[in-house]
Formats: sequence, structure tokens, C-alpha cells
Amino acid sequence: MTRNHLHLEIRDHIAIVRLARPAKRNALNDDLILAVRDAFDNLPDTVRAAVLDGEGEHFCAGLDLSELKERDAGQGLHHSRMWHAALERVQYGPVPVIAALHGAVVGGGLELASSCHIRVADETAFYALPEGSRGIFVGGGGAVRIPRLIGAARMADMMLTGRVYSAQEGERAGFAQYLVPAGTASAKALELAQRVAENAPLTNYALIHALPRIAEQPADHGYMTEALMAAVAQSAPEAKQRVRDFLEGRANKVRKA
Ligand code: 1HE
Repeated sequence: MTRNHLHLEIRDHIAIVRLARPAKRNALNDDLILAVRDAFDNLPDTVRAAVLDGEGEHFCAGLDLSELKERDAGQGLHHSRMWHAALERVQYGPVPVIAALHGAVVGGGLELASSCHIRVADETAFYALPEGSRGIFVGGGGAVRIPRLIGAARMADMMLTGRVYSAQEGERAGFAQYLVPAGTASAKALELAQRVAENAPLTNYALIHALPRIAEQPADHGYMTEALMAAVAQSAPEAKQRVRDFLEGRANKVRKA
């Protein structure tokens, strides 16, 4: 299904959400960012994990600059809040989301990638925040999410100096957890999504909804939230079955990497 340059395909238990506006390097106009919001809001119950990628030579060129009209302060505030709402649906939606990155991952495209739970980049990926040189600021949650990936000092440097990180530098800095050969990011993301989809749903829920919140809490509160989440997860019949499977020799051991 394609709506407003967003392509959605459900393959088994995996949703593949693709930015499909390659002529404009998948620049995110209002229609497209709202389509992202709606896609993650309306995933069928059968979906257990999602892949987000982009068609063409680039993952995403960020905000559609042709829509950056004269907005007054109030309109600018609401526009940024609209992006926040959309990217929150990605981060705090029903399932883990794996971004497959290639080519430009810039501006709002990097903000979108940062709202996913795992990022796989191929060797053609590059990361930048051109907002600094366009006379604007991040507005899609990047000021919160990007420092959590790479630190505030690196983000400030990117915006102050226009620094571009290569795929290799980006992996070392913390943008992506996986670096793969050119042209293979989507396949690797799909492979990871299939693995993620095998987890108990409550464990995946804990990882996307509880873990980032625990990480924000004071340690004393975090320990309590962790204990509550652990108690809920382990009480699920599926958890009991999985533990029994291991103890009775039916489940995989952890093998050396
Ligand atoms: C666009 C956009 C865009 C391309 N908005 N139209 N983002 C940026 O500042 C990045 C701007 N884009 C680029 O630096 C380059 O386009 C790319 C490195 C991404 C790709 O280069 P290239 O040579 O493959 O493509 P191109 O020839 O530059 O662009 C092809 C077309 O896409 C062209 O339109 P055409 O009608 O002349 O064919 C471009 O104008 C169009 N295009 N990027 C609109 N971004 C929530 S706040 C977030 C704030 C931001 O994201 S600011 C950062 C914006």
C-alpha cells in the first residue's frame, strides 16, 4: 500500500515501511511525516517488528525545505510538535523498529532514524545536521534523541561546523549499531527484525517502553521500575514456557560470538 509517498508492506510478522519519494531524496513534507505517524499508529496486531528504509540513493534528506515558508512563532511551535508526535509513534509504538540507512541521513532524516530502536547503516551512509547552516534548529526531537546516541558535544560540533560523519565514523560515534556492505542494509534490518519478532511480545514491550524511561530516571526510581517490569514480564505464561524449554534442553544456548 502506498500513501503520500509512504509504502507499507506486511511480510509475515514484519512491517516494512518505506519512504518512497526518491525524486526529492525522501525529503519529509507534512504529508509524508503524517503518513509515517499514521502507519505506526495503525499497524495490524499481527505485526511483531518493523523495518524503516528509504527508496533510491538516500535514506532521507530531512525536512522538505520547500515547505519552510514564513511561519510565525506559534505555527513553528505546532509544526515541531507535529513532528514530535509522529516520531513518538515510531519510538513508543507497538513494536521495535529497525532503521536501514544508506546515503544521506541528514537533518530530519537523522531525527527520524534516531527515533528507531536499532539502526543498520551500509557503507554509503553519511550523517549531517545542515540545520546549522540553513539558519534553523532541529525540531523533530533531535535535540533530545541525538545527544543520547552520540553526546551533546558531538551534536553541537555537527551543527556549528557542518561536519559530516561517514558510515564508519557514524558507527564508531554511536549512530548505528551495525555497519554492513553497500546495498545490504535493508536485508540485514529484515533479518534482525525476524529475530526480534521471535521474542516474547512482553519482553519487546519492556525494551521499547520501559528501558528508555528507566534510563531517564534517578537510579533509585529506575531500580523500582525495573523490578516492577521484571515481575510483569516473568509472570507471562510465555516466559514460563521459554524458561522450561531451556531447563529441559529444548532451547538454544548462548554461543560465543
Ligand atoms: C529537497 C531536499 C530537501 C533534496 N527539501 N527538496 N536538509 C538539507 O539541508 C539537505 C538538503 N539536500 C541535500 O543536501 C542533497 O539533496 C542530498 C545530499 C540529500 C542529495 O543530493 P543529490 O545530489 O543526490 O540530490 P539533489 O540534486 O540535491 O536533489 C534532488 C532533488 O531533491 C532536487 O529537486 P529538483 O526538483 O531540483 O530535482 C532537490 O531540490 C530536492 N531536495 N533535499 C526539499 N531537504 C523537523 S526539523 C528538521 C530540519 C531539517 O531537516 S533541515 C535539513 C534539511
